Amino acid sequence: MTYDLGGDRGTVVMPTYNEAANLPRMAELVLGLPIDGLHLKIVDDSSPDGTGRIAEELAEKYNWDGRRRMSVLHRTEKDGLGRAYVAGMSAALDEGAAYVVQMDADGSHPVEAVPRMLGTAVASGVGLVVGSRYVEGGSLDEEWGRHRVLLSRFANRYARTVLGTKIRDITAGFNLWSAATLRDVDLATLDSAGYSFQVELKFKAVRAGHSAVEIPIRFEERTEGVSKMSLSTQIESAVMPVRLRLRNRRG
Ligand SMILES: Nc1nc2c(ncn2[C@@H]2O[C@H](COP(=O)(O)OP(=O)(O)OP(=O)(O)O)[C@@H](O)[C@H]2O)c(=O)[nH]1
Ligand SMILES: [Mg+2]
Repeated sequence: MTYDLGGDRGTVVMPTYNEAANLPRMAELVLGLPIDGLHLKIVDDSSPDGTGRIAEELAEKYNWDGRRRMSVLHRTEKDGLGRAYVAGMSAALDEGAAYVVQMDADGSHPVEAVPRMLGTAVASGVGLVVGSRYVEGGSLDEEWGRHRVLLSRFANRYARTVLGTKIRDITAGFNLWSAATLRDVDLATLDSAGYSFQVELKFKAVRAGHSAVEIPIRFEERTEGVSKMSLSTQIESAVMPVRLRLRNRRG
């Protein structure tokens, strides 16, 4: 069965930095989904491994009959996951997307969950569907070492406690947003450069009155390539929940 977005368009925004080994497979999986009107937008920060060029070649391949299924946003330097998302999501909204999905390029997020996320958003009317590792039925790749599992769980619990939110996977990077929710948050006002973007955007959406639904997903270890998590992004992630909380108190 093919899911038909009707006149509405859905855009998967995928930031890439040195993901040449993963991108062709990811594009095939996303554009092979049984969803009419689904678009894939790559946001590449001039990856030295040629990911941007590969993305252009893939776009040419998938846009063969005059239909624009895939596009590439090139940025001049590595500027952080959060800023890449702000650029990609803003472009998707300008192009008329009704739904925007965030997804990593490294194979960690299960592409086959996208129709389920979309169905949940359409059926429930919520503005945010979180692909969650921490609700019943969700799981983490067993290849993740104990240290990393504990760190991820701690980061989540820490951000949830500081912000007082009910979302169980507040640091999740696999989410579906309605255009209305993203417009209400006003992407241009987000402060996060890196991974804390995930927490900041969810927090601001809920604070703006939108509700979230979490659906269980299995998070896989990246297929190829290396992690881009740096010390500065980890520090930003540790500080952001406290900053958001303090600002929210004052405002
Ligand atoms: N455009 C852009 N993409 C980025 C940047 N940093 C990370 N990414 C991409 O964002 C996604 C998530 O980054 P990862 O390095 O996989 O981060 P992670 O999933 O927390 O870490 P691993 O589990 O070790 O892979 C991947 O698709 C990266 O290529 C950036 O500065 N700019
Ligand atoms: Mg990853």
